[in-house]
Amino acid sequence: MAQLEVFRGDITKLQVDAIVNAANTSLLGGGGVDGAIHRAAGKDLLRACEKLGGCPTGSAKATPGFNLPAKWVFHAVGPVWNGGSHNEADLLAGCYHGCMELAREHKVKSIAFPAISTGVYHFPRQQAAEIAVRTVREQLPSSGVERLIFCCFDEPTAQIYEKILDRE
Ligand code: AR6
Repeated sequence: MAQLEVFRGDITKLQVDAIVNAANTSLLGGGGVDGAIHRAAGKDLLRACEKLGGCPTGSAKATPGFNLPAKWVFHAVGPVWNGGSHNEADLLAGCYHGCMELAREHKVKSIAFPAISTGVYHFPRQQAAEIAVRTVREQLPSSGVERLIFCCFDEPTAQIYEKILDRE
């Protein structure tokens, strides 16, 4: 069975096959984890993203990692939280689902996810973590992934994930 881990820190430093970006529909960069990934990967990442022609909310597209330690970046577009009755949960699950499909396609054995949508997009952290864990667990057996890291930038988010993983 694949290992699910919680790591607290900067996703751009992780030596894994793929890191996931919390992007926007343009895929042309932004703040938060998106800004950090673009800075660390270098200008070639923006050039690669420009060729993708954007990405719909609730799905993900892949580029190389360029100067990152990770070989791949999976750019996932999470929903903006708008009260919860605008399909936010399904769209967020779609991000994790799409990244697990990309993992299978690119034969990724290790992957790290940030807490998609829980920053400037304001998705409630607890609910987002429950969706993340549930969705990746469903996809793990068919994905080929052996090591999956929930990379949390702050301690409260890390504690939420640790509690969920301890519980199950
Ligand atoms: N490593 C890991 N996690 C990080 C890092 C990092 N270096 N930096 C921030 N986080 P956010 P969103 C955490 O706002 O809510 C961008 O402008 C952060 O603490 O980056 O999906 C995009 O271009 C939070 O827990 O993403 C979009 O326009 C989590 O990453 C928009 O923000 C997500 O926060 C996407 O918003």
